[in-house]
Amino acid sequence: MDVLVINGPNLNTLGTREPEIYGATTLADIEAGLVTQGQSAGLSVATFQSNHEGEIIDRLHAAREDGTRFIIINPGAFTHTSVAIRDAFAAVAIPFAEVHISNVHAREEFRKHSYLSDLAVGVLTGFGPDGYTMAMSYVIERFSKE
Ligand code: CA2
Repeated sequence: MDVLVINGPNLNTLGTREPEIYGATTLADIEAGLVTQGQSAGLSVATFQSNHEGEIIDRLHAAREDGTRFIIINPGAFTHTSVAIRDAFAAVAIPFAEVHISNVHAREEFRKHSYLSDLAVGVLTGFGPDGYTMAMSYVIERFSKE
């Protein structure tokens, strides 16, 4: 698999609650769009969502084995809490983009810190679901140069 898209806790309920913050698009819509976008550029795209920190870590470990070349992740609230997911990214050494639907810097103080951002290639925050599309556009451009 070329690109793995990971979404963390509660993002499975996107489009059903707090539409003023997170919009009306569902995670299934976002995932389907990314698969199509990647495939149109000849890239294979896998998607994964979990509400459980350990499952995300297990999927990162599996990514090292299955040849994943890039990860797009919205870690949800684990962004602000998880040293364990940070350690997993450092261990697998797969380049990744961190995406947030909302602008985490325009919200509560505790959302301003990310355990992942300094390890990421880049961070997209506040562009709504378009942040995922922008990250995939970056990946397509990056791979076209390899
Ligand atoms: O803005 C983002 O994408 C976040 O990663 C979303 C997380 C939040 O903890 C981060 O600070 C920023 C929360 C996801 C909650 O997902 C919901 C889905 C539907 C309705 C309400 C929340």
